[in-house]
Amino acid sequence: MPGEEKRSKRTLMETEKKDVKTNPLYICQSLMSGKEADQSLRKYVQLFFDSADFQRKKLPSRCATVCLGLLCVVLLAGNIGQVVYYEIIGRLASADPAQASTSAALTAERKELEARLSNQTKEKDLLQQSYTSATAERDEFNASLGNLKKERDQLQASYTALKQESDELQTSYNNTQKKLEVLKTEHNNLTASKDQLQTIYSNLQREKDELQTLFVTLTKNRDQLQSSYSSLKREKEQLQKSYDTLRVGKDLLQTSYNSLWKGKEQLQTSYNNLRREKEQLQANYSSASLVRDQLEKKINKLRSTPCQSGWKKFDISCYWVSTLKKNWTLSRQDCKEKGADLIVINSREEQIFVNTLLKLNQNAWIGLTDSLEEGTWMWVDGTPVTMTYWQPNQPNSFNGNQDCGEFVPKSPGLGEWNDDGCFAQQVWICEK
Ligand SMILES: [Ca+2]
Ligand SMILES: [Ca+2]
Ligand SMILES: [Ca+2]
Repeated sequence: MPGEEKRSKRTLMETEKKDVKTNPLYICQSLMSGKEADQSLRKYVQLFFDSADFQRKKLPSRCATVCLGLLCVVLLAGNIGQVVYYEIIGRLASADPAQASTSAALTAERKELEARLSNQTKEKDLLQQSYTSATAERDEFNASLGNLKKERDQLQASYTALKQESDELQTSYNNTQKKLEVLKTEHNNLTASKDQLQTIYSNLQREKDELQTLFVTLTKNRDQLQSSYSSLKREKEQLQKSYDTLRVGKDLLQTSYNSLWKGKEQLQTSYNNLRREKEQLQANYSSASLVRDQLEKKINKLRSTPCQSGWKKFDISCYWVSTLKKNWTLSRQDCKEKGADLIVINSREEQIFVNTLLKLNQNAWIGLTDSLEEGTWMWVDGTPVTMTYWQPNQPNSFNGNQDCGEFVPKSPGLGEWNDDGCFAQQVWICEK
């Protein structure tokens, strides 16, 4: 029997070892084995699993309580059966004396049974007390169990959170591992680059020495250039002043140019107008040339045509000098009756010719008058007077009554003009 107990204990321990690997206590302890594990949390976990052990231990006491209850019921039923049995036997003994000895034996046996019943009743009371105390203990254990269940739930939630954090840390660890590998690769690359850079650095060091030499040379050149720069700066300032002066001049020229441009445009407009006028004049000139040619033909014909008897020829006209004397109006009337009019002097040559027609002091009426507007002298054919041969201080419109022109012959000379009263009686000259 001791061998069987050892085997059963070993079996139980193995079962516990198996359970402990899937047990939350085992998982939490493994999670909390790090340096940063919280000691209080470790205690809570231990307490939780102690309560679980208690649950396992409490199960047999519950079975004992139930067995005691059943035993009390069985004993109570046995007592009731004995009372009923001895009552029936008593009645049977009084009815039959032959059976009195038997009844005495049964009575003794009943007393013995009653003594046993008394003992059983005492045991039952003891068991009843044990049951009451066990019930109280059970209630306390139930209360403790409720608290432990709550703590277990909290620990379960903590465990879930810790598990999640562990997963996240695992993911971070994997990522960090990958980054570490990348960094290692980069480190190798950088090492190779560093070797190359070392070589380049050596080359650069040599170049630097060469450049140092060059720098000394360039420094000398720079000093020379500095002096050149100073002189160029002075020249630049002078040029700047010249530039400013030129700029002012340029602005003035621009203004002049603008005004000249406007003038040019105006001149262009005037030129265009003049061009159109010139073309118009050209056309007029062409038509006038035709007229002139026709008139020249007529003039030549007139020049070759002789005057009638008593008339004198000059150029294209015929002239007649009266022997009588009349006033200006009648003189003109006489000329018109002859198909002519008072003479109109058109040129210096005609002035000279008229001077030859008259004797000295023989003043003669000519076709000149300002009777229409005082001071405005007109020829009788309506043409204005352009070239004049007035005597000195003439015309004077003496007494405000001299509106007709007379020819005063001179020798030598061209002859002169005077204004006289139109009523005066004197010779006249007709022209046709
Ligand atoms: Ca004339
Ligand atoms: Ca007059
Ligand atoms: Ca006069």
